[in-house]
Order: sequence, then C-alpha cells, then structure tokens
Amino acid sequence: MMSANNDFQTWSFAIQQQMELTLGAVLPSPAVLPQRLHEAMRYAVLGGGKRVRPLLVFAAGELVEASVERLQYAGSALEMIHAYSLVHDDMPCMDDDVLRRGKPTVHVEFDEATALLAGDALQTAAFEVLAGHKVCDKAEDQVAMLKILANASGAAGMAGGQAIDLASVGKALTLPELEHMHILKTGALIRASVLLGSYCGTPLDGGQRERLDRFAKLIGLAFQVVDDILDVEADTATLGKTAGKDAANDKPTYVSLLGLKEARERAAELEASALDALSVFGERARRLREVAHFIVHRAF
Ligand code: GRG
Repeated sequence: MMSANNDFQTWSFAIQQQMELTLGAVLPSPAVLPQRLHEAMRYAVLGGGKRVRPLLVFAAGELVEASVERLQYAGSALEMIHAYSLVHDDMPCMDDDVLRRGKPTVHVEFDEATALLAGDALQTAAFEVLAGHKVCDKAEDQVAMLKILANASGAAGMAGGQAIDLASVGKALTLPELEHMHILKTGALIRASVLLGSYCGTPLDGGQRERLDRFAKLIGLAFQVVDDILDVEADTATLGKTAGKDAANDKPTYVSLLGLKEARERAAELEASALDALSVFGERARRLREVAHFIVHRAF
C-alpha cells in the first residue's frame, strides 16, 4: 500500500506536470514577436518553483468537485501573478537579487527593461487567462474571481505588502505590524488561491465559505513564518534563492522578532488553527490538509 506521504508526492507531482503543460500553452510563443519579451515571460514561469498556489487551487477544488481544466486555468493565473511578483522583487530597485529558482534572475539573464515588461505582461496575462476561459458555472462568479485576484495582487494585497516591506527595512516593527505586512505581501495571494479553487466547482454555502477563508488566511500567514525560518536555516543551494538575505538587509522577520524557537511554535500554532477550520469538511479536505502540512514542514 502507498504511504500517505508518497500519495501526496504523487498527487502534487502530477499537478506540477499538468501546470507546466498548461502554463506552456497559455504563455505567448517564443517564436512570435516580440520574441525576447515572450522568452523572458516563459523563463520566469516555466521549469521551476514549488507551485504551491496551484496545489492550493487543486486542493480547494477537491472540496467542490471542480474539473481539472478549470483548476488548471485558475492555477495558471495565480502562478503568473506570483512569477511577475518574483521578477519585479528581484530587480535592483527592490531586492536586487541574482538567483531565483536556482537560475539567474530575469533582469540578469535578459535586462532590466525586459524584466520590468515581462512582469507587467505576466500580470495582465493572468487576468486574460482567468477572464478568457470557463472557470466556473456563472458569469457573476467569474467576475467575483477576477475581483478576488485583483484585490489580492494590488495595493490592498501583495503590492501593498511589498510597499510596507520596502518602507520597513531597518525599522523595528511590532509583531502586529509585521503580521499585517505579511498578510498582505504573501498571505493575500495564498488566500486567493484557496478561494479561487473553491469557485471552480459546486458553490459552497456561506458557513463553509467562511471556514475555508479562515483556513486560507491562517495558512497564508504560516507560509510566511516558515519562509522567514528557512531564510535563516536553509542554504542557498536548497532554496534556489539567496539565503540569509533578511538579516543581511536588516529586515524585520518573525525570526528577528521572536527568535527561531518561538517562530517555529507560531508556525505550528497557525497550522493547528488552520486545520481546525477545515474540520467541517471531513475527508473532502484531505488534500488541503496535506498542502497545509507541506507548507509548514517544507525544507525549501
Ligand atoms: C513586486 C508587487 C511585487 C510584489 C513582490 C511576493 C513578493 C512581493 C516578493 C517575493 C519575495 C519573497 C521572497 C517573498 C516571501 C515569500 C515568497 C513569496 C516566497 C517565494 O514563493 P515560493 O516559495 O516560490 O512559493 P517558488 O519559487 O517555489 O514559486
């Protein structure tokens, strides 16, 4: 019999492969003009990354018996927004990094202007994918999905969190201030992944939606606590991005505020509360529990 861990690995590997194919198909062809921009977009998205956001889309999709095709498009939109954020975050005007997913960053491999445009074009392509395919039953729900993605990506979500992050370098944030920044910068897109997956199938009732949203917020924050821990504990080769950057850049993190031990405890508490929020769903939430476990116990 297959162990639970192996089963999750098989499931997640299959989704990662499907996502690679779907993303390869929805991204513009490198054979078509402007070729260099298209190449940069494909370089940023394909052949790397854990695909955590699509895994959450698929796991939430299991709650609502969503079709694989719908989940692939929703997952692609999220992964394109995520890739755009990484391309821009790595640029000299922001985090100024040379390594991402074990490869030179986009502005190093191409050039700064191309990296800027590739990020811009990935962002708009994400909305094109979500608007241009049938990802749920009703048109009004599709509009709601577009709004969720826009809100999670913009000033009230990821971009806003990044602005607070840039403004807080060298400052002593309180824990609530740090949490607020991370809920926006990383948590918002993780939360959107769970919510979009749940829109792809049979609609949940209000109470169920509220419980799922609670799970999504908690696991989004847990993702960032673990990211802060890994930045201290893991090495560059394992992460595929430069380790130790938070301390080097004098950035406030869960580890700098709480220390490693308490940061680990915080991640465990968030995981427990997130799992608790899923109790109403029973066995249907098995994949969500597994992805939550992966997020909190990953090594990279
Ligand atoms: C530029 C608008 C704008 C936003 C950037 C998300 C973000 C905001 C910056 C990325 C920098 C960073 C390291 C954030 C911490 C959490 C995070 C998003 C890590 C990378 O995500 P993973 O671990 O990466 O899911 P992979 O490569 O596996 O997809």
